[in-house]
Amino acid sequence: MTVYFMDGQFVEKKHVAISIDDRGYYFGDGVYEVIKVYDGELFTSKEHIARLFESAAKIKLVIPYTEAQLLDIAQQLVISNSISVGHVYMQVTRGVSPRIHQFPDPAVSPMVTAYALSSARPVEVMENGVKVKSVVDFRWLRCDIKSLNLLANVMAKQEAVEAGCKEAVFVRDGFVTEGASTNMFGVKNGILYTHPANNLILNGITRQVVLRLSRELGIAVVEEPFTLEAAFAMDELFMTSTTLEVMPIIQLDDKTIGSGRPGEVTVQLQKAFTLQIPTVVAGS
Ligand code: PSZ
Repeated sequence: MTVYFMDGQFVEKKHVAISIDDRGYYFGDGVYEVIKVYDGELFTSKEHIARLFESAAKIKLVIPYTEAQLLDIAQQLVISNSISVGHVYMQVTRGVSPRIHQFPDPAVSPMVTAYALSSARPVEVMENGVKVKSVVDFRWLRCDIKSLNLLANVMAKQEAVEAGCKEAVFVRDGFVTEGASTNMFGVKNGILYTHPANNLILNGITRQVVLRLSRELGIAVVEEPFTLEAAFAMDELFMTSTTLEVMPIIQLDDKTIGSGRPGEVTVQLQKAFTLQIPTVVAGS
């Protein structure tokens, strides 16, 4: 039996029913998070839940729970669904109200839904690396908000997948911002480059873990945008996300990156990242 969380209650998946008037459905008017589960433990959950509250505040949405309560809901979902390795998805919309653009007045209570699913670590892919495709970043200017509005990301990812690629690399004004659902990193002459955490990217939790690990390992980090041309010439490229962890990139468009194999610094960071997760699942 699959247990979901919806509007204050744990319910069997088949009994979950969301109103057509949910503002998430009409406008994507809400925010969300994905938290990885390793060996039944939530990974960097405080950071993810803190970011959910930050995203909500940026769209003037007040979550009707405390951070501790949301963490507890996530933990209960992991337990009741017997998740060992997987992820928890949580979303909050502005609630249910007849379709008008402006916020409902009087306000309605936000709709909180969540579930936990089993999902394997992409171990084999992480060893070999993936191809990615550059696409124009035509998103809005608040990419720092983890909003449910993902149409541009969906279009970009589809374009990449149709080209046989794992991910789309967004390029704005000639500069690489991030992936459709990942943060992008390059390594040149031993220096790690990534876009600064501003309004043009989501400040990934995995990105932040990787930056901390880099500093601990003595790898020089430059948080500055790099161009698509510079990306082609990097010794190494990789991307990060909650589910992809540290994912090597071996080809960008029609150009091989470095040797065409996962790079040295990438592998070093992959290993350091793996040491952060419970050892029982680190090998799987
Ligand atoms: O399951 C998946 O494929 C996931 S789970 C989380 C993501 C993908 N992506 C989050 C994300 C994103 O949506 C954008 C636009 N940029 C960067 C990221 C990476 O953020 P973290 O590391 O917090 O998952």
